[in-house]
Amino acid sequence: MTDRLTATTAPYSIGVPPFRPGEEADFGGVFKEQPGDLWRPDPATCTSDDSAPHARGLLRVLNDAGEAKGEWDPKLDASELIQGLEYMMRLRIFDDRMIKMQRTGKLSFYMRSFGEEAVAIAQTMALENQDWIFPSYRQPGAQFVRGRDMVSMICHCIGNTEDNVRGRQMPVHYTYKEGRFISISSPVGTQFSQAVGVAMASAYQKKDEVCISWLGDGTSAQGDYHYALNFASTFKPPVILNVVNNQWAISTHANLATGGRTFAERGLAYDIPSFRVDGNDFLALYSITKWARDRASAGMGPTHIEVYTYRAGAHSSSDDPSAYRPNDEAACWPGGDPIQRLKDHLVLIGEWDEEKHEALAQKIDDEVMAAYKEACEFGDLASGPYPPASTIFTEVYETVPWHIQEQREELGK
Ligand SMILES: Cc1ncc(C[n+]2csc(CCOP(=O)(O)OP(=O)(O)O)c2C)c(N)n1
Ligand SMILES: [Mg+2]
Repeated sequence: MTDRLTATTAPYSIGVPPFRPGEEADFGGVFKEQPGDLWRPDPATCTSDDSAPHARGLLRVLNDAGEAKGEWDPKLDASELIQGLEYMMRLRIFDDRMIKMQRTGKLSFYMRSFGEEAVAIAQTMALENQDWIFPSYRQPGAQFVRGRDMVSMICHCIGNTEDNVRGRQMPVHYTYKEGRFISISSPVGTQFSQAVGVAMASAYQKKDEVCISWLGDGTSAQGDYHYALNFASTFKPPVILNVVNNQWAISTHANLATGGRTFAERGLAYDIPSFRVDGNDFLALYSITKWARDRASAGMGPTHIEVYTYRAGAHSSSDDPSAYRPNDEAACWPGGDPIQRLKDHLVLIGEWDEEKHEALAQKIDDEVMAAYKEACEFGDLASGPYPPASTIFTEVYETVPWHIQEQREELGK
């Protein structure tokens, strides 16, 4: 147990969690880094060396008082900020409803984005509609930005007759072709190389289509992450590669996935401009993603981003974090809550108030409830109906291979 002593003084130096159940979670108060500490390089000329301070620091726009400060302020108008707030509230309320469904046997499994709502929502809002999204299971919010209907999302989670993947995927492993939202894979990390490959194809075809992908701190310890960065470094395609460091990979702390430096700094070794950004700061996330998109669009290639955040909920409906971390650890996170921070900012600039907030929350709650009821009309987990068994054999191969055909005939489907 001696290594625990080192862990509390040097959170990045050895592979153990800083706090365990029963201990006081103390991250040292608010972040030291302030908006304005890091300059905004020209996206068309920035080198990886220029970004070294950004990879070691923390890019923020919203300060602790809720003000937007510094040259990274994306200067969004109030309607865009309110839209962002609405998407994040919708995701949180949707997640809560789905967890209730799982707890009452209506869904087999679920994963929330609790505490990380800003990540996919702010970043997708900063993109263009022709851009391709290669998510992990923690970025379903991108679908709201791309206009996916909640009924369709719930039908997928149930695996009923209207599930667009016909029950072939686990719940939350969405696919949304119309929104250029690529199917989520259960083996974590495969999306990074795919994003780089599609970005290479876009570059060859001279299309202004940027790819964005996310994977977690734990997943970044896999080879897939490094293969993607190596190809991105070599071919310089228009891709935005995010490592979402939410401190945990199920019960394994992020300290076990790095050798000591920040996750962002790894990109510098691949000569890719790299940034570490406050992942609960909607404006900072929007701004760095817009910057990276401008850079990609200008033919300058990839950007690597560490999104520094905290997984406020359990890993999934199968996990109980009280077994491995203090119960109040999320409340102690210096980055606060992404919804609360954007709300505070909107109130501060006179564009929002408690009454509007409550009315919006109620409206969303009603929409989610109505969507849930509508989705159940197409079948629920307990009693079906489900997609027919014959769909095991369809919609995967353009030309069905002989061995699949043989199995199909054997089953008489
Ligand atoms: C290749 C592979 N290994 C292991 C798993 C099991 N698994 C699913 S999620 C997960 C943790 C991933 O943690 P992280 O990358 O930090 O992402 P987070 O869940 O925190 O968003 C693991 C080990 C898997 N799905 N695929
Ligand atoms: Mg993680």
